[in-house]
Amino acid sequence: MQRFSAWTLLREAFGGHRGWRPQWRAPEPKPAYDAVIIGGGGHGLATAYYLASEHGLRNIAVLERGWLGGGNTGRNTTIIRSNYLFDESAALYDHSVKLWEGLSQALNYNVMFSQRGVMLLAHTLHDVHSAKRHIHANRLNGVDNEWLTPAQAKAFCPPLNIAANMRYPVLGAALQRRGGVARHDAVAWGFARAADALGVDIIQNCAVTAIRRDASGAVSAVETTRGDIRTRKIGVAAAGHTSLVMAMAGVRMPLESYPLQALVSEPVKPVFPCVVMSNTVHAYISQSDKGELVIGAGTDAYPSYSQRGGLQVNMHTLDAICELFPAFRRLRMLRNWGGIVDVTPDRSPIIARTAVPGLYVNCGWGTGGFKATPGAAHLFAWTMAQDAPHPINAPFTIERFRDGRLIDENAAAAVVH
Ligand code: FAD
Ligand code: PYC
Repeated sequence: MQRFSAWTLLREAFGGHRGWRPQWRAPEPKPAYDAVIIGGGGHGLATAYYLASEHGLRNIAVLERGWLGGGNTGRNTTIIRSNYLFDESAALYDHSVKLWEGLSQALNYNVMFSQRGVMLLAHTLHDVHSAKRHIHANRLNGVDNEWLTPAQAKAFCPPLNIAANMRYPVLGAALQRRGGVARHDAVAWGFARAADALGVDIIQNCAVTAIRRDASGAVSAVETTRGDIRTRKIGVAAAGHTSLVMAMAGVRMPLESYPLQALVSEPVKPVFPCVVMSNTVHAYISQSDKGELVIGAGTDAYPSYSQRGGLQVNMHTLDAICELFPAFRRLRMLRNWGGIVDVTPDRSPIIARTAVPGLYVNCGWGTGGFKATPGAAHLFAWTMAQDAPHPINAPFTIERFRDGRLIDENAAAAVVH
């Protein structure tokens, strides 16, 4: 048996037998985690789940500065659809819808995905042309979408006002029957529970305050309000705050942050069978399983990190809702809130590696990233695990803003921003 005297141990620690001056040899620290995800919303939790379930990475931490799903995941109006214009987007969002279709079974947790149909109203000739163009493009990509006359739209959604004397009369609608809604916090909890079962550490009340890089420039650790954590892979999924987090690693993002608001009415019996959206009058509406009418607005007109938003935006939206659905005029508002969304110049997301080795980012979903939760996370996990994009997210780089390869989905975003 080898025996160590106190002197031997001391000598080893200070660099061996090299004279009298102690030389501390710091051992190379091992990463505490193989991957760290910043942001415990749906995207961050789902990314951890797919890293663990599909790529065999189990030593993962999700760091959330507040509580799980307390960001946009728990604040959104839960509309899910894939009727985007360009081939790249149709592939991305339909990948997600397909995952939604089997998600409750995959997670063994009911995310209450309900494919009740999403109807996008047209109020002007320009809207009609744009909607029909989207329908044709979608069908060429194998994404369901169909044109409805005003009478057909009313048959699909009986509370809809199709009177010709409205300020913005309904001239028709594009209907995606596979679109619908899900229960937002069930999505966060479902992914969290499944990731936890695979060994992922989920740490709440843990804000990342700095990202450390080593001499080669690669990421080496995060500093947090609960201590430092070493890692060689960081995935950022911090919607609304992406620019701030990426700046910690010295990366400047093509993003602006805006408040986006929503509200619910008092609960009523089932009266609203589908989802209706109107880009022109800035409103969207559905009914939750609790009975509340869930109503959302466009973004505020100026960038801000306020999670409340301006009153006039809601007033404008409620005017529009009351004209489209006169039966709801006497309903009272139960509560309203806001979230902060980060918006790219072409209204399409970024799911990509960055120029910093070991740093990956999933952001820029603007007003529309809830629908993408499983799909985006699935592709983001792939990108982090393989250190290369999946073919579906390959076009959604940061560099497209430098190279001019934009994927302009402003019209399909269907929410003013
Ligand atoms: P989040 O759920 O916001 O998660 C990001 C997390 O990062 C947050 O929990 C935050 O606390 C955390 N974080 C930030 N900084 C740090 C840090 N430094 N350290 C640690 N953690 C940090 N999309 C649709 O598809 N359909 C809709 O109907 C829809 N409606 C919307 C309505 C409203 C009012 C809003 C606000 C958004 C809506 N969206 C909709 C957009 C959608 O909610 C978001 O795109 C999506 O939820 C983003 O998910 P996420 O997990 O990336 O973000
Ligand atoms: O992207 O479908 C959407 C959406 C609806 C409301 C907010 N975003």
